[in-house]
Amino acid sequence: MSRIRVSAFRWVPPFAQGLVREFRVRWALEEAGLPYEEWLIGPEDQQTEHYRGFQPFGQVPAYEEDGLVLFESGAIVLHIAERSEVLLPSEPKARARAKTWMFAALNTMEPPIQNLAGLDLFHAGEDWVKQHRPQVVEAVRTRLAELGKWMEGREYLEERFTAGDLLMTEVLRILRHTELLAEFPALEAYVKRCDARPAFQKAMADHLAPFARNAPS
Ligand SMILES: N[C@@H](CCC(=O)N[C@@H](CS)C(=O)NCC(=O)O)C(=O)O
Repeated sequence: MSRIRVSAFRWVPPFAQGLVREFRVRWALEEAGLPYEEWLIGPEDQQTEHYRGFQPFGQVPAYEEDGLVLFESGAIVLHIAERSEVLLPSEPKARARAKTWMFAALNTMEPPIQNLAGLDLFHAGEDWVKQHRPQVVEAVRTRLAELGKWMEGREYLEERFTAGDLLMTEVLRILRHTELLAEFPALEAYVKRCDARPAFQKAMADHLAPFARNAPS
């Protein structure tokens, strides 16, 4: 059995708890049934040459498996999914469709959603944000409406849960500080459906545990 190690923050403020990108990797590993060790880091580690050898941008997550080092949550989830029928169907067309949705989550949905989260979580109340935010909200709403239309009458993006759904619902959860998802009941139900998976619940508990242990006093 390979030895897998995933970097995660020792502690982040409550607004970021549940949203750090290593959570996607934990969830994928749980779905795939692959055991792993967490590698807890802090801001001081992000700048070191050692950590940058694993993650050139100093971010979380970094992933190590028997001498293979990977970074970028999407690439790591894909690497894990390649070995798991739960995450990627072996039938070639279904497999390609699932990968298409993985890219759609990260490349079409996440940029506008992260843009909004960046404004709200890091720059709330600043003058330039007040002017710019309505446009950003509209960009998110447009994508949500399009995805919501696709999800009408569907439980998952394709016939069944795949790594595409894992990444898509992960990205949609970034909007938890807004009411936007509630405007699209099909999407809200879809996120709830995926969050109810035992692998999600286990990964979330493991993601949150270090924050409780290392909360500043
Ligand atoms: N595209 C990267 C983004 C990783 C990322 O943004 N990580 C955040 C935590 S969610 C981080 O480490 N932020 C600290 C920093 O950028 O210094 C991925 O998906 O892995």
